Amino acid sequence: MQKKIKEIIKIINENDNFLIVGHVGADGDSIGSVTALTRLLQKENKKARAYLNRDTLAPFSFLEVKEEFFYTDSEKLKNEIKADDFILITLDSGTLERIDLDPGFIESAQAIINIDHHEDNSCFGKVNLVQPDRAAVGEIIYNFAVEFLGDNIPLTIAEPLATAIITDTGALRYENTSSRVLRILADLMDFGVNIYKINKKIFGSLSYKALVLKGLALATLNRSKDGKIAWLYVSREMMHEAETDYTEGLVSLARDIENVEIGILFTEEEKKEIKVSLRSNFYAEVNKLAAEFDGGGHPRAAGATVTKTLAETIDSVVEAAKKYV
Ligand SMILES: [Mn+2]
Repeated sequence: MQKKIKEIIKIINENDNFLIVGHVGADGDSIGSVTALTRLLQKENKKARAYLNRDTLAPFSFLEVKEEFFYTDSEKLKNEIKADDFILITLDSGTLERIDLDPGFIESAQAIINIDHHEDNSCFGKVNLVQPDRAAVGEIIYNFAVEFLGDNIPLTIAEPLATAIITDTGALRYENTSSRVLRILADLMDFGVNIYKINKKIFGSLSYKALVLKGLALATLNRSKDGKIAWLYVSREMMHEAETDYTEGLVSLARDIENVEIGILFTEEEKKEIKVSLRSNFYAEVNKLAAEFDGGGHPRAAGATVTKTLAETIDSVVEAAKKYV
């Protein structure tokens, strides 16, 4: 693995133009690691651009991603990058389809460097640094920051890295919280990161509308006969009523019920396009369950998109989930 890190550092040193992107429906790990790596490459005097989707950026506004080369308009990005040969660095995306750019544009890249921590990553890059034992991609990018900057990591890079790690460890509550993660966070705090502030922003505040939607979703809570699978859903209608589509954290409500092993959230993105979010507690490998529906992820957190109605999707996913508990 060390060899691949060296290979990537060599590519970074020998090239000038980079585009860094995360996955669709970006979370704190995606946004945090994209932000940190882009700023790191710029600090190394590279022309590094990032694409961040406006739709998912709002909760992370404290990272103050307002610099010139952070694009939220993909058309503008395409127009400005067209003439250049650029290397695409994808972060936290298990497959080509998960990358938050359109396929034609992805293909126009000179090469793809794929940095990820999903066990089922399809290794679509020219170089693939896939480390499933890392809690977050932010943890992997931290190593690059140390390689380039030693113990001189500025807060503008340290804070998004901490955001990535805190997001993907559920504020240090998930099974992936290793001693290494705690050491990295301790180092990041020494670089000036305020962990309390990040926790509060990500997990400790909710908009009024999001809380209304949470109430509507909770009213749909259901569970299997043996009590090991619990699920809830959010329909289009509920999103209209609450005036928000913010569903972050809802799936944990199902997973955190006593004796539940698998928690599921069904989100009706379109009439026949249901996003299925899967979480487990101790043993159920929900990435395998997700794979049955052409999805993927981690053993304790995975997802898929099913092109059936909400009711049909609930029936088939819950039925399939029974094999895993
Ligand atoms: Mn991640």
